Amino acid sequence: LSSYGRLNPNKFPDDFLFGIASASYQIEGAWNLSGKGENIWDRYTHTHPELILNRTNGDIACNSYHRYEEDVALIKKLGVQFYRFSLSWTRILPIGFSSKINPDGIRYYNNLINLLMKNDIIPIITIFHWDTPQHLEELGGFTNALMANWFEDYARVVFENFGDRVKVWITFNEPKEICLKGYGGDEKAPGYNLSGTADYICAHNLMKAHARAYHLYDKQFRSKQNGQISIVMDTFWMEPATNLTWDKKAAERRLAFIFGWYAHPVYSSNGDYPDVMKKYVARRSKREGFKRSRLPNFTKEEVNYIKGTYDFLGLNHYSTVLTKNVLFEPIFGKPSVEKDSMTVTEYDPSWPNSKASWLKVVPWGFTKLLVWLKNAYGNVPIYITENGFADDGEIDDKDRINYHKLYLSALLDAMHKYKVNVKAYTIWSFMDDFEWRDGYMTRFGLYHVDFNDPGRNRTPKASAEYYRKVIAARKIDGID
Ligand code: GBH
Repeated sequence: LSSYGRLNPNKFPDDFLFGIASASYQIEGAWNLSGKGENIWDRYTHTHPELILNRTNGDIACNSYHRYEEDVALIKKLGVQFYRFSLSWTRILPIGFSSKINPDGIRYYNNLINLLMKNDIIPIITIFHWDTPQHLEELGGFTNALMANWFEDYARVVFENFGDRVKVWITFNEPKEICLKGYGGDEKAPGYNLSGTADYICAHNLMKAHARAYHLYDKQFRSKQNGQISIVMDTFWMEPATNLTWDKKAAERRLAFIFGWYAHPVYSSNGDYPDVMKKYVARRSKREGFKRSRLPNFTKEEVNYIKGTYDFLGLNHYSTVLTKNVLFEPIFGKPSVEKDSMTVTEYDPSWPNSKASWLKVVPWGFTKLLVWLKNAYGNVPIYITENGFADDGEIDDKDRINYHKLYLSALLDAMHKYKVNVKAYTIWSFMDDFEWRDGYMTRFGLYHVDFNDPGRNRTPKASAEYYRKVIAARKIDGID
């Protein structure tokens, strides 16, 4: 704390919303019960257990499918205004297509939504948080342009069934993670591991799918349902590693590659991918002998169709990296987005660590990112849809409290000193959960979950009480 100085003493405005988040595969369990179909995370964890720490999976997870009533009571105790959770596509549509709707899936989410509303907790729904139907993946998943049709059909089922009560929709959680790690790499399902091609193709189709769902809502549901719909993107803040101009440019360029890749087509006034990205991918593709750029082209119609498909900017932010310029690289091995960007990253060894190697505590990076967003995309309302800290799951989680204290202070700085239009803040996560490749070893929850207990007993951590106090006081200064 001392190196950071004083906490921002300001209050969060009266209409500012606080919440918590989760995702279906990470908490629900009941992977093959009540008519749910198989998704790519079921397949990935079952066929490649060696890829997951301790060979665990989400078969049971927190068992929220059976324990949602208790969960809502725990959420209520925090005093949050909203709960952000995701729908399991194959719980609703077992093979992904809207040809067959699973009534138990609809019933489960109806019960959850109704119970939240009864408790004055606003449901914020992520339509897709990484669990693609296995059937659709076998048809190519996000490498198949028809995914836009299938996603639109799924979105229609969801709006028709839940849109009378759900007023905030998120089409996709973190397209970058899906495409870069699931298609470019193999760190996430489906694990194509075709960097520099499949990742760009995935993003291209995914952004079209997002726009289709947005326009569907806009044209056919908005007038009677009166909700909002957008997308959630994640990024580190990219701090130049030195004061040299080329490192400063490299940091900007990396932000264009990692964040602008998705954000520019939606939020910028011209739409389309960032120019610097088009230029760099085309140039390197040519050097590699490709006939055309590995970055696909949007037609003019597509640019206009995707541009402006938002009602807010959903941001997941956890940490910061230092960015360095790469002067020249010979052509070797597989192409990749990182090679295309001609940047590399590193960490400042003085930054405090967490349990996750990628998550360092750098609150000022949060402020800088928010100010950058305001300058890049205007006064768009920003919802912080995730922010959180990883540890071993201790109940007296002082480091988590400290992280949120500092990041909330950095957020207040952005709002009060720099007038960034932030409307909501969300802690990842409601409770400890299945952390993808990290299994159950890395914990983000405000509630501890005992995964050795068949009942998956939940226990509030110190941070749950801290968050409750912050929300009640609507400030962080003087809260301990
Ligand atoms: C969130 O993504 C997810 O939405 C959520 O499901 C997940 O449980 C939560 O994080 C906690 O992990 O520098 O190459 O090591 C966070 C996105 C994940 C983006 C880690 C950066 C680091 C990649 N971040 N990633 S690397």
